[in-house]
Order: sequence, then C-alpha cells, then structure tokens
Amino acid sequence: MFSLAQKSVVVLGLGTSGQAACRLLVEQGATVTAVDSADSAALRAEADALRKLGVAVTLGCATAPEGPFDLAVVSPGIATSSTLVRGVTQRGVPLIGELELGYQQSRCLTIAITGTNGKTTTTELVARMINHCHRKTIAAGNIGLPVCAVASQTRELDFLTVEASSFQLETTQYFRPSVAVLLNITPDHLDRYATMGDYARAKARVFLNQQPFDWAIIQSEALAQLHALGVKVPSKIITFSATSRTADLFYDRGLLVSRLDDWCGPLLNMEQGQLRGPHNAENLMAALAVGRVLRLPLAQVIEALQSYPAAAHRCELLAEVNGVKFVNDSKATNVDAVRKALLTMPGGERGEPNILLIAGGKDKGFDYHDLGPLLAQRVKHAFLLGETREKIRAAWGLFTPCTTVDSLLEATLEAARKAVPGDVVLLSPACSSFDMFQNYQHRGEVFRQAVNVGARTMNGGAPV
Ligand code: UMA
Repeated sequence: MFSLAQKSVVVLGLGTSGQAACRLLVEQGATVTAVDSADSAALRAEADALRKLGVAVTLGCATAPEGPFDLAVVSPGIATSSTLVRGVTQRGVPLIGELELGYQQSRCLTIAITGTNGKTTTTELVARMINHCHRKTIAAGNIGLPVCAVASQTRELDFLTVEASSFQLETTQYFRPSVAVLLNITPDHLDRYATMGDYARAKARVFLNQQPFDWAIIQSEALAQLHALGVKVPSKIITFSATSRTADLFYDRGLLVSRLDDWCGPLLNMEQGQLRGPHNAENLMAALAVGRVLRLPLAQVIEALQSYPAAAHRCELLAEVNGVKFVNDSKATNVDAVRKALLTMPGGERGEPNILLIAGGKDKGFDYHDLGPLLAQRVKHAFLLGETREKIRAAWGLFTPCTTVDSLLEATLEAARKAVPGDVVLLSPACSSFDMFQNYQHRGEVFRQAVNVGARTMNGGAPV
C-alpha cells in the first residue's frame, strides 16, 4: 500500500473516475487539487461537494494548474497527449491513472479483463461465478464503478474483478493482476491511437507486471497479434478460441471443450445457457478458464454461467411483433461488434438478407468498408444516423440499400414499416453515442421507447 498522507495530488478530469479518485485521496490524507476542462451545472454541483471535503476545484480549466505536486492522477477519457496532461508531466510530476491509484490502495488479489469487445459481459460472468462459489468479489473499473470507489472495501474481498480499458491501461505503473484476460483485439478508438499497434500495445499492458506464477488467459488470435508486435507475456498462458481448434479451450458445435491435460473434455453446453453466438462462447471460455485457475468447483461455475441473463443493450431482444424481432445492441460501438451481432441474429428464410440495421453515431476513426460482404449477405436495408451517416453510406452503399435519417425514432419507424415476418430490426451502431446521446445506455433506452412506438403502430395501435 502506497502512503498518500501529506502528498499534494492533482486530479485531472472530474467525471466518475476523477470524483472517486478525489474522495479516495482525501480519505488517505492527501492535499487534493482537481481540474476539469468543462464547466457544466452537473460539474458545478460535484465541485461544491468536493470543496466541502477540502478539494481545491477549478472548472473550465484548459491548462494545467501550477504545482508543486507530488503526483497527478488522470481520468481515462483524457489522452496523455492532451495539453492538460502534458502541462503537468512537462514539469516532472509523476502521472498515473485512476485505475492505478485504486489498485495501489487495494488489499486483495486482482483479476483484470480487457479486450475490444465482451469486457463487460465477461467481467459480469467472472464476478457472478466467484460470488456463486461463495468467494467474495466486486466488479469494478470500466464497467462503471471506478476502482478508487471500491478500494476501501477490498480488505473484505477475495478478489477484485476489474474491467480494464486500453485508456486505463495506458497509465498503469505497478498494476499486476494475478489473472489477466485478453478477449480480442479488433479496431477501436482509432481517434485516440495513431495505429492498431499502439492500441494493441496499450491492451497488452495488462500483462506487463505479471510474474511467472500469475495467469494470462488469452484468445489465440489476440496472442498471435501480440507475438507479431514482439510483446512477451511473462505469465502462465491458457488460450481459448471460437474459431481455432488448437486453442486450450475451443468451441465445437455449441460445446465449450478443454484440451488441457488435467482438465480434458466438454465443459459447458451453450444450449443450456442464455448467451448465444461465437463471441459469447469466447466470453464463457474466458470465464471458465478464470474459474479453473482460481480452483472453483466446475459444477458451481457452470451453474453460475448458464444462469447468467443476457445483459441490456447487448443483442437484447426488446420485442417481437407480427414475427418481426427488435434487437437492441447499442453497446456495439465498433465495427467488429456489429459483425458479431450480424452473425448472431437468426437467418432469413432461404438465406435471404433479413436484417434492417440501424447504425451510425460519433466517429472513432474506423474504416467501415470491411463489413461490406457480410452486409450483402445479411442486411436488407441500413438506416444511418448521426455524425458518421454519410461516411458509412459511402462505405456500405454498394453492399446494401442505405437511407440516412435524422433521429433514432425515424430510423426505427422506417425499419418497422419495411419489416416483414422473419425480419430483425437491429440497432447495432458501430460508433459511440456521444454525438446524440449521453452514452450507449441512453441510446439503448431511446431505442426501447422508439420500438414501443413502432410496435404499437404495427399492432394496430394496441400495446404489445
Ligand atoms: N475532460 C477534461 N479534459 C479533457 C477530456 C475530458 O477535463 O481533455 C473531463 C470531462 O469534461 C469530464 C471528465 O474528464 O468531466 C470525463 O472523464 P472520463 O472521460 O475519463 O469519464 P469518467 O466519467 O471518469 O468515466 C471513466 C470511463 N470513461 C472513459 O474511459 C471515456 C468509463 O468508461 C468508466 O466506466 C468510468 O471511468 C469508471 O471507471 C466508459 C467508456 O466509454 C463506459 N469507456 C470506453 C469504452 O468502453 O469503450 C473506454
């Protein structure tokens, strides 16, 4: 545990993680200064609350405050290349992220889960499995509950289960999960990283401080990507894959199978659980492997994983009206997540495209062309909204008919009007939500309301 008493610390960013960092620092006896480049009513209310705890807060602050500071703690959403961060580091102030601060103040072993897609589901699966097996854990990190907010409770826990984003991993220092999971690496956040290599290297930092006795649970394809970048994993490795039969854990027609010497044979039948699709097979395999290295009883692990209900905003079936399914996949904020959703949806009769896809939002620097061939097979019409609608139309127009719309309601009603029995109206945006919504949950809720309106219309005005 690192002592913060009497230390002068500056916190950069006052979102969820910056607020939690301030509170933890105050509890530990540090003198805290906090800055945020924005100045909104919500931030002002939070600033008042923090000032009452003794934090010196400045809002609307574009440049770094004068020190001297012993330490700077940055929020994950602020790039280390930003003026705010550089202003602090150029003066020689050591910089760590909020995740690292929370980790340094934690008192139990850590399990970390990273990857482009599936992090939240796998974090929830792992936490559920551990608690079901009568060990104690809390799921924290990128999932929404900052590690700094739970650090003081970790003395009572067996493990802290952390969903770790690449943003959070960029600014770790001593972060050493005893078990680290890397689910996959596909293009994302290319508005923050110059290259895919930079993004993958940020993810690989989850293994950086691991020791030979720690565990790395890695998708085979992601491991090959790390090897191609020259990244070494220092810990014991278990691989999994839904596509490669040579992985330690692999997927065989709905069964999750292990080939590990002392753990050989089928482990879990996906038909008996609620999660669907090869991407969820990988999330489940990663959780099974975590259960294995923690020596949890397999029967209880399977009980926990099979009873996990599919989460909101991830291929969530909202309604079925006149044979048309409405599916909310608002969490799909990158191209690979959309690919996975398209592969998971039920097929049309005679293999005809049967998906009315609603996509678009805030650009993260993607090349949307890659999805073209799959769109041609699966999507009968795409409705495009938000900042990226023209960019996506240019990329997808050759593969599927595209219509640009001004709102999610308009997209949903248009899609419902075109849909016939057997079709799926799928919101799977391939973009983040911040151009039109507060976050992906808000976008999913707006879609839920739009679906209610569309479903009523299809149902002759009666509620569904
Ligand atoms: N800010 C500045 N200067 C800047 C940029 C931002 O002062 O140059 C301020 C903003 O005005 C705002 C604050 O920083 O007040 C926001 O900080 P933040 O973006 O780090 O957001 P938090 O509310 O602290 O939430 C963060 C994670 N957000 C991001 O990584 C962008 C949350 O992940 C996470 O749940 C939370 O910490 C708790 O750990 C969200 C996310 O979108 C869900 N993550 C990305 C993803 O999943 O793809 C990585």
